[in-house]
Amino acid sequence: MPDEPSLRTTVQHYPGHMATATRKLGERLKIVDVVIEVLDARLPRSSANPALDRLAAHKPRLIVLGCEDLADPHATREWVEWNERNGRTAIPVNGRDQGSVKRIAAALGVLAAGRGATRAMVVGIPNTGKSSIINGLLRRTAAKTADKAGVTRSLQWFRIQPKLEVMDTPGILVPKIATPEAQWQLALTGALPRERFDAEEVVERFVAWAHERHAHRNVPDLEAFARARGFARRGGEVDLHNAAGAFLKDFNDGKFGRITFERPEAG
Ligand SMILES: Nc1nc2c(ncn2[C@@H]2O[C@H](COP(=O)(O)OP(=O)(O)OP(=O)(O)O)[C@@H](O)[C@H]2O)c(=O)[nH]1
Ligand SMILES: [Mg+2]
Repeated sequence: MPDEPSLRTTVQHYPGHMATATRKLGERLKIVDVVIEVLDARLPRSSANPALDRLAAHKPRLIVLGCEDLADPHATREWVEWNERNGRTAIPVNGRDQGSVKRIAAALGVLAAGRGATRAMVVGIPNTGKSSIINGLLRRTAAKTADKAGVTRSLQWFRIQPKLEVMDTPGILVPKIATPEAQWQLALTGALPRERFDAEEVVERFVAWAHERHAHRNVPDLEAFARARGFARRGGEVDLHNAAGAFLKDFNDGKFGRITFERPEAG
């Protein structure tokens, strides 16, 4: 199969402030004991920031597979086992569910054991549920959350337990997204701000992906979705632009099932 082309709309040239943010990450990491990296369980590879491996090489790191409720449970299990084989603890979490978030507190307790006061920093790409997880740990709504990328704008400390403080940080995307697949998948899953991509194009890529796979052939194409959802205009034409927005929302509400785009490599 030929390589998939980049999106026609350029999401890969991400604003310079994201590059600056990655540089600043190194500075911030110096003042914390533990790093909590929140990945998207649907994209555990492309939602990771490779710079962390260099910048936080010597810090204890907890991997959170956020949005696990939207990911394929079988794939999530594979990612947990893969991390384990590579010496890391990965915890699947639904950031909207306090019972689920509690498992992070338990794992943090293990990482922080014997340290006394511990400072942890929550990092990850935009919109993966970092602030939701902090609220879950606090058992109240303290950090602002919303269903769009770029909600948290500044650093903020929260005291979770007498000896545990956690810092919420704005989502950081790598300055250049590695592959065309990762471009549309990060757009679809909500890591990219809506003005950075063409929703119709992203939906088309996803539908083509789904239709190539037996398990996901039930995903409607955009035109069928638009007609079924009443996006027909007078004269029979359909409003694909607004339909694509509704499609993205349905995808992230899990209406097309639990889908994971990436599997760990064997070994
Ligand atoms: N289905 C589902 N939705 C989630 C989960 N975690 C968070 N959300 C929702 O995803 C949206 C983004 O959550 P936030 O907590 O604001 O994400 P964030 O990582 O802090 O985002 P930025 O601050 O923009 O980087 C919100 O609408 C949350 O309710 C999850 O595990 N599953
Ligand atoms: Mg946030």
